[in-house]
Amino acid sequence: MAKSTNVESISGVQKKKVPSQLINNLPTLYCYETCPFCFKVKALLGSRKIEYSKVEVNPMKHTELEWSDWKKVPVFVDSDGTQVNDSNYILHYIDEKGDNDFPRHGSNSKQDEWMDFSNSILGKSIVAVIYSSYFSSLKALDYVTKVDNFSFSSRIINKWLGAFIMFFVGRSRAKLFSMKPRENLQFQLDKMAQGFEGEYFGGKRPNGADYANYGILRSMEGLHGFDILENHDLVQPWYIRMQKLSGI
Ligand SMILES: N[C@@H](CCC(=O)N[C@@H](CS)C(=O)NCC(=O)O)C(=O)O
Repeated sequence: MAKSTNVESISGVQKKKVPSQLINNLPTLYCYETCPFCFKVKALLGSRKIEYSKVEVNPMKHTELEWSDWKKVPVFVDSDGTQVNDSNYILHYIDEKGDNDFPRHGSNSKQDEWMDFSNSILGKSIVAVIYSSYFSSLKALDYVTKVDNFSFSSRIINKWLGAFIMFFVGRSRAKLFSMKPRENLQFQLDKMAQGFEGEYFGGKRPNGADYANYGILRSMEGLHGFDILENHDLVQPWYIRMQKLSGI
């Protein structure tokens, strides 16, 4: 995937190798448990049966990513120490090195557009729904109280302050769309379903667009607004197919 020169200049494969950041000598994913972009990568690793280690990054302090210039998750470190930043770049990297099953970026405009849709529209649409009230935000942030590598104070701060911050993030995302959050998500799922070419975006087999959008939606499971997906005639069966394939 081509690198752009501005803000995203460190997306993609990095020149400097970082083998010391591998855990148990396995490909290592730096992530937040509930991050939608991280679920994209987990889904692909799962469906390709790639064994990997996971590092849970503290969303307030980012201590676990001190070694990296890129502070967002996911960050993927391959078994030879290659660092790859940014979810869609990571999907392409893993596929190209393995089954080489997706069209490469730039060679299939439909796949590229739907992969972009996962970040620019779907990711923002789910955030607007999940964090639409302080109560639903607290529910979404509850996972941090169960993360072993966080201190007791971090767990409390991450949950209560994190929910407060995410409630405002949710409101700002909601302002990007003219419809109310739930209506908008329904609308975006209807639109997304028009991209299916039969069973998947990729036709008979999933491509990058399937993993990108599945990952985003997978992060909503059990949270406020997931019922919209569960009741969608076309998206729900596709979701179940993706879930079976990826095992997550
Ligand atoms: N374009 C990036 C976006 C990643 C992203 O925004 N991740 C969020 C977590 S869901 C993040 O790390 N935000 C910065 C922060 O939490 O400090 C990707 O697709 O990987």
